[in-house]
Amino acid sequence: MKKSLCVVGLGYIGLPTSVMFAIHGHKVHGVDVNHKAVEMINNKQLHIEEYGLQERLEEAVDAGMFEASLEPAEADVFVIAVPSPIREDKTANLDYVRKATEAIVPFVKKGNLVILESTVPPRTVEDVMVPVLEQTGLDIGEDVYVSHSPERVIPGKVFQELVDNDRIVGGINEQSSVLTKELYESFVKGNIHLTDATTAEMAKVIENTYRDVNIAFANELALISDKIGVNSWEAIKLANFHPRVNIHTPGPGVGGHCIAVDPWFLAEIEPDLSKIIQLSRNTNDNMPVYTAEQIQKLTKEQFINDPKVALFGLSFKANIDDQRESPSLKVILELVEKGISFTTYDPHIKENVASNQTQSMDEALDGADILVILTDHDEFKTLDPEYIKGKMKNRLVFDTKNALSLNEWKQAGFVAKRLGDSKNG
Ligand code: SAJ
Repeated sequence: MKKSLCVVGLGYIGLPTSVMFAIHGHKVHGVDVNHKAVEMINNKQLHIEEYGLQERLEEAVDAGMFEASLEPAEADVFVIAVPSPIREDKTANLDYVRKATEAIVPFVKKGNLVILESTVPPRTVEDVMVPVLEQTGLDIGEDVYVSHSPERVIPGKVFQELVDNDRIVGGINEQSSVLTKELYESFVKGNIHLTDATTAEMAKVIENTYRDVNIAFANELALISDKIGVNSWEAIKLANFHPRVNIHTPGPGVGGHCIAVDPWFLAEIEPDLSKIIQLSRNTNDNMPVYTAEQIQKLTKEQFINDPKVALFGLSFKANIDDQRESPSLKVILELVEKGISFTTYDPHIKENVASNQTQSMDEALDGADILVILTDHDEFKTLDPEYIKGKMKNRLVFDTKNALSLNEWKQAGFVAKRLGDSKNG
């Protein structure tokens, strides 16, 4: 049955989710606190980059099925997709979830369903959201249904994964789960698994923590490989041919608003029982420091005094424009601390937001001693070393993401190095 929806939070998850509901026949009222984003969305313009979003936004707005606003409105279903970051001290900041829930309280009526999509520490729905919703004066569970259905989509492939991924739905009671499942069935082709709210919260946090711990293991293997003359990328690839091994890849660190954040939710709840989780977080957080140290070491080995570094890639991963928690920004801070000069360039980030950023690749390379690849954007994989060597002062390249074919660069006269690979040089 077609519903009216009020979606709170029109960011990387809320906006694609809103347009999906809208183009599948539901009337969606989207809400965001960002004036500019609301205005842009209503003008069918994007404030975020996501493959396939532009045409779907146009379709939804043109059909009169989606509008954005600064204020919530009455609806059958409320979906909350707001940030759930951590504070300086690594504790969960649930202010946005709390405020979004408070904002819908005046509009919630008997029979409504409230769904939280944001990733949160286990028990947030029961302990934080339900008490706020009780301010409606309605019986939560009887009159108003509540569930957690965590988003699980990966930036860059959101529309594919919104449809194909399995979905977890955890209601505060069975009726909440059933109603939530029925709603997502309008576009989800994957299986929809029903559970309770707290288990759904735990499952989502586990998924991202698993990935963080696995990446930390890969990064540890990279550090070991750097010491002992091994190419960790090759060794990991070979190990992964084993049917029960699936090691992730090393890199300059773990960014984004999820994997670098969510493991802390478990660490906060049970600090003494989450030793591997905390160690992994710290291992991954140290990778930008290691990357900056390697840049310094490589330039010293080439007897380059006062090096100038061209840093390519500012977003936290390939082919997106999202810089949240990006390791690149931490590498920049390390270089600043070391007094090493640098330029930054990212074809996906159209506004100059990082230190010494330029929109021109040539300008970024002008007079550079070392090119450092920090994000494996497709544009970087096809860089032409013959062209680049004419722009730089010295021919030194350091690839932290295994994006380049080092042989090609060596043939062009570069000293070419890779993070976690002391076999090649
Ligand atoms: N990274 C590595 N090595 C790897 C994989 C990733 O260093 O082998 C780094 C990336 O470069 C990036 C960071 O980790 O800096 C995170 O990237 P990601 O692609 O692993 O994940 P996200 O943050 O874009 O999306 C994750 C996904 N979770 C899982 O795959 C378990 C996604 O499905 C979630 O919806 C999303 O978090 C979220 O919003 O929670």
